[in-house]
Amino acid sequence: MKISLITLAVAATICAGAVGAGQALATTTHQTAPKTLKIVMHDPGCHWFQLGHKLTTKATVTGRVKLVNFDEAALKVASRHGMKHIAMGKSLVVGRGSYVIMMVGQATDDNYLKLTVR
Ligand SMILES: [Cu+2]
Repeated sequence: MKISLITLAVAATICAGAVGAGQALATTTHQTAPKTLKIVMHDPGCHWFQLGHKLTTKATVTGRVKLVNFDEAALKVASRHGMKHIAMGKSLVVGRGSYVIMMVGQATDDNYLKLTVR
């Protein structure tokens, strides 16, 4: 009787450990939803990052960020990995890196938006 109780206790400990490991694994593999950064149409400059009620040409974000295009044309997102496009009304999720965002066919004096994702 004594032996079977110990066996039960050991089995219970192993099970608890396995459940704990499973939970730890779940939290590390779970990706948090990316933050949203709107790019809006506003003159002068044509397009801006909208941070709350503030318009800015530079933004630094920690973690992945979802860029949403509220400009009047497609946007170009340039990084050292190449160029990606965001169509009007569409979005693009970007990870760590430095990006320069401009509009397709924009005037030379329109804004070049600088984004850093840490
Ligand atoms: Cu624009």
